[in-house]
Amino acid sequence: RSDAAFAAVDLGATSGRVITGLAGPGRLELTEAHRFANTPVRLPDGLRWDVLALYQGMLEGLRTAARGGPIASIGIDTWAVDYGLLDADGALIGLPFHYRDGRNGRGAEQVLAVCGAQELYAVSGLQHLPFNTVFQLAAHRASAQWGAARTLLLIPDLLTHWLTGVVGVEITNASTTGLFDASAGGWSDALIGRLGLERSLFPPLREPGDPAGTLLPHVAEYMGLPAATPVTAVASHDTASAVAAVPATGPGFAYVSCGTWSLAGLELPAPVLTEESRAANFTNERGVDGTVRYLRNIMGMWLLEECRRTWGRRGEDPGLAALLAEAARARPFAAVIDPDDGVFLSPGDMPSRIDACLVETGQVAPDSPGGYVRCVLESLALAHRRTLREAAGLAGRELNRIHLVGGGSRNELLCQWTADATGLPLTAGPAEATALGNILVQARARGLVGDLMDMRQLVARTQELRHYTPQGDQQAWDRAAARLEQA
Ligand code: LFR
Repeated sequence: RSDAAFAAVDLGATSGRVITGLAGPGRLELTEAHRFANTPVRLPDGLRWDVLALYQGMLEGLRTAARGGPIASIGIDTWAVDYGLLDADGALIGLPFHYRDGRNGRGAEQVLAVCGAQELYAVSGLQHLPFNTVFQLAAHRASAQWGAARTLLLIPDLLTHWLTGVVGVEITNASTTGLFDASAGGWSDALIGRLGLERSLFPPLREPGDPAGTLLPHVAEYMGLPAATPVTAVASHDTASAVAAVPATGPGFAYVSCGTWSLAGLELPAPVLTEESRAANFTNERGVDGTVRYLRNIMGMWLLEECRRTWGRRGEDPGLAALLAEAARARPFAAVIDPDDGVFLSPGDMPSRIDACLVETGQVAPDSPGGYVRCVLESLALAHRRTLREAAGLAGRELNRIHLVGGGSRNELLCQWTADATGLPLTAGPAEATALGNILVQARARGLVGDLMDMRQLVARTQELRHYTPQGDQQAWDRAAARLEQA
């Protein structure tokens, strides 16, 4: 037999999962072993990830997965940019900050005073987001803990370290720190030096597919797995794993990896570091096999999730299915917001923030939850259109299809409206692109799957996909797109 079972640990902003994937030539099947909540905790000094609960959830999940049969290897992916600091004994210093914590604005100011935005972009090719690791580190430096820090590990690397004792940083995620040289493909000694950071904080880099050690004895015993079970570095930035599993079978595709965030863009062979690209705030993050994920962050399903959290607290959330049905019936283009507006970034009352934006732009606030959902989904479709068109223009590419992957691909309204707004055919799915990308990189490291193209073909052949053709009134979308620019 040439199939093997792999465990994917996939931690998202709201929940974590352990998924078993059976992979081999012609075969790719996922089973969810365990799902657990990811609940950030607000401490007096800021919003933190409960990384111990995540670790425990991961261990539980792996133990459950192991009961299903032998596991050939384990791979971990999570959201990007956030990190833990280890002291000289290898112990974690404090709990990692959440990227939605408010401390980062200060850090960005400090960094930009030393190193201009142009210089940062010319080296890192990274979009400006207030929470880029480089800005977080600047804010962190003022703390009493900082002096004890010896090693920086991004979240997947920290969890890997707890499983194996090995220290390293995986490269797709390193490319989101702002301290990575997008052209050279390694840590930027120049930026690290300019910003006065210790070079020794930054461990050696690993490529997706590289070994990341084997389970420590106490971990293996807890899970009921052999101590020789390997952990494999996957594309540990969840978005990089998702893009690796985009079921594209030819050139000219754009992708939207849609979950809490919508990451919309193109896969390129080399970074685009022009001034136009910087001004448009496109990022050059690293993908599998040295590819570049040329994309921009769009606020994504967060807008809907936070609306629902607000309604839920008031006992007014009718459930997703009812909300979507109501949205489908609501008046088209009644209200347009700009999802990229920074006011939506932090946790809190989302409907009120939407109201404030609508009032500011002379629009009328929706009068029902369904109206808000329609506003959010149409605005996201418009933001997808804007971002993909700009990306294609800046990279000099023609687009012939959109692949929308991730949890958002289950949202039929969002898929249809993204096709309508862009005028492009859209393939939706797989919803589990991130876990699939995680599993595929592990299977490839074992020689069970071929190159990136093979990986994608396997996804296209084995996973359920839905196809959308653009419909509706193109001019109405053009007019709405003009309103987005004013929003
Ligand atoms: C998506 C994601 C994005 C990153 C954001 C914050 O889950 O990884 O790619 O910009 O989370 O880390």
